[in-house]
Amino acid sequence: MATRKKASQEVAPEKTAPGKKAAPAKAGARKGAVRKSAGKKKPGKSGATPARARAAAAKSGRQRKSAPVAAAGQPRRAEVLRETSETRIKVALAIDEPGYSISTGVPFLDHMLEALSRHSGIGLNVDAIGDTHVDDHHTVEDVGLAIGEALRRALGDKAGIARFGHFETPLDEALVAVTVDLSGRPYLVYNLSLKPQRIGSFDVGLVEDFMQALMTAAGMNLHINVRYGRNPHHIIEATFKSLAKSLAMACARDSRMVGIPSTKGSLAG
Ligand SMILES: [Mn+2]
Repeated sequence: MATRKKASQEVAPEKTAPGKKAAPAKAGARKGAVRKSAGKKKPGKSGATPARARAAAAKSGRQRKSAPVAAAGQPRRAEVLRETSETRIKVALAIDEPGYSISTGVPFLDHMLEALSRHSGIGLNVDAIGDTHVDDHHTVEDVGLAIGEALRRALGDKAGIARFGHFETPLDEALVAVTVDLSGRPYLVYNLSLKPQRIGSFDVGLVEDFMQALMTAAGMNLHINVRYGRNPHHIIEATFKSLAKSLAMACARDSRMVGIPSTKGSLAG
């Protein structure tokens, strides 16, 4: 699956951030498609300040000397540009700055990513051009990889975060549970058995490819369990909403969580 040759690079993070309600980029107007945030607030500074947290940790001797400097207090943002012969994907992600602008060329994926950003409060700009004339597979998978990589970079060393998240979202007759651990160890449990079918032009099997790519690049343990449901659109949408809420929980800063939330002292994977 992720064996195709990829090229990706980090883009300077301070230039852009997800813009609130920015108009989706038009195909053919790719230059400068990642917008500047207009008057965005800096991420909240609730809870322990990084300096105080670090001082407390140092005092108690719990923080290892080799532990990377906590990212707390710094804007949790990252940008990823991923270019291959199949796709060109630009992602700007800002954990604490809600707002989205999504244009992937795959309408159902746009709908799901909008839900992901809207319900997580994680700012997300995605601008993708892919070989959708072949099919949607490369684009869906590579968008998952780029978002996952942006999330991993934005989280930094994960000091002071909750790390775990779980949520069950209903959508009419469907109920879907998603559980995440931002452990640095990619592992997917995917209990979402939909018979092969399409929603509009979207092949529902691609949801698994997206989740596989996302959790691999983000370095997370991701469990998806459909409790029940009939309508595939409802089931998939409830999955993305549960993922959103779970990620919001896992990324949230917990003022009682001093340093990196691991007895091992690292969540680097
Ligand atoms: Mn919908």
